[in-house]
Amino acid sequence: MKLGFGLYKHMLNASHYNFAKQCGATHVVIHLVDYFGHSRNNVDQPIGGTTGWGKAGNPDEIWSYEELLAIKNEIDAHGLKLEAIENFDPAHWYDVLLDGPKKERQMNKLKQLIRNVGKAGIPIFGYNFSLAGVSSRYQGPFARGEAISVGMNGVDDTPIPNGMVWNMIYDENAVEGTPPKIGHDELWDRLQYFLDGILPVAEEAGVTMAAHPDDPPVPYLRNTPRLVYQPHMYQKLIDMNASRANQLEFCLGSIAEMTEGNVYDATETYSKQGRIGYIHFRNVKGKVPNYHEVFVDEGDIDMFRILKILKKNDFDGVLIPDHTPQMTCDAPWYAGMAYAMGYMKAAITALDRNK
Ligand SMILES: [Mn+2]
Repeated sequence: MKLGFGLYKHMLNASHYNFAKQCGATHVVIHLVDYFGHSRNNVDQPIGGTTGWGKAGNPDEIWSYEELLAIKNEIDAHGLKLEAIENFDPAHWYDVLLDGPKKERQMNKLKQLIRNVGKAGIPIFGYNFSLAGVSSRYQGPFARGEAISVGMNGVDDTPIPNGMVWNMIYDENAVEGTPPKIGHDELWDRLQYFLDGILPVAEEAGVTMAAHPDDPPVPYLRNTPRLVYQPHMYQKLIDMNASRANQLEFCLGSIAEMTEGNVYDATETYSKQGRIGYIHFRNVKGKVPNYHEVFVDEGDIDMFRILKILKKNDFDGVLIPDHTPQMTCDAPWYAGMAYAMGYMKAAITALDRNK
């Protein structure tokens, strides 16, 4: 197992690569979507209120081979490996998510993007097939020592407005109103179209597509159906397309928040099938619709038990902290991350020595 670190777009620079390395990371997972355009001072994870995070990117410009290679080379130069890119820009696939008129054109661009990712030598692309994205979450002193973290307290039913998907505005001039309410079968049909289009291309390009579950995992939210909100729904996603490129961005926190099954069985089931692309290694207390994100060592999940299952099933991929509570100091996000990284590094080392 390898220790990785997640970096947001505004952190793709030398000092953050050094920080990741100082935390013991050998690999990084990067975000290329700027979720923080209107709140740059807050470097915590994007929360997901009703107003969204700002404007999506340029629909006509996908990330080019040249820019992806330049980022990869810079990360290489710092002695780290670029394991994955996390998330599409909503501007690049809003009509794939919404089954809109530009769906086919956007699908072709996504295919080109995945070819670029493969050509640049980046092994994994993480995505979250979701209309509302993260939502219904709020911040408070929920973790040990009143550390600020994220929680959920009930479901937000405010419909997403036209022109917004996945918390970002793709069309500022959209007519007022909301997209029509659809059922779960319709959402799965849209996923089938996406998987059947992207997976053959990904396979040929040497890229693994890794699906994040719903955060938070509830059946409906903001008038939109959710896709993977119980552990067994991951199996449905895998069974939709047998390609080996069809894998999971396995988020322990989101899975533990689900009301059915349990996170240990899910880890066993999907690591045994060799379907885990990489792991979001974080802890929570509670389940939807009432839970809190907490420090890695204080939540409901026995993280050592998870690591033992992963090791037994020969999982050899990357783990990143995903989110952590912020610690009370001059650098709350960084301290929280460094704490999680130290814990993870020690846990993996202890497991490897205990053969
Ligand atoms: Mn996650």
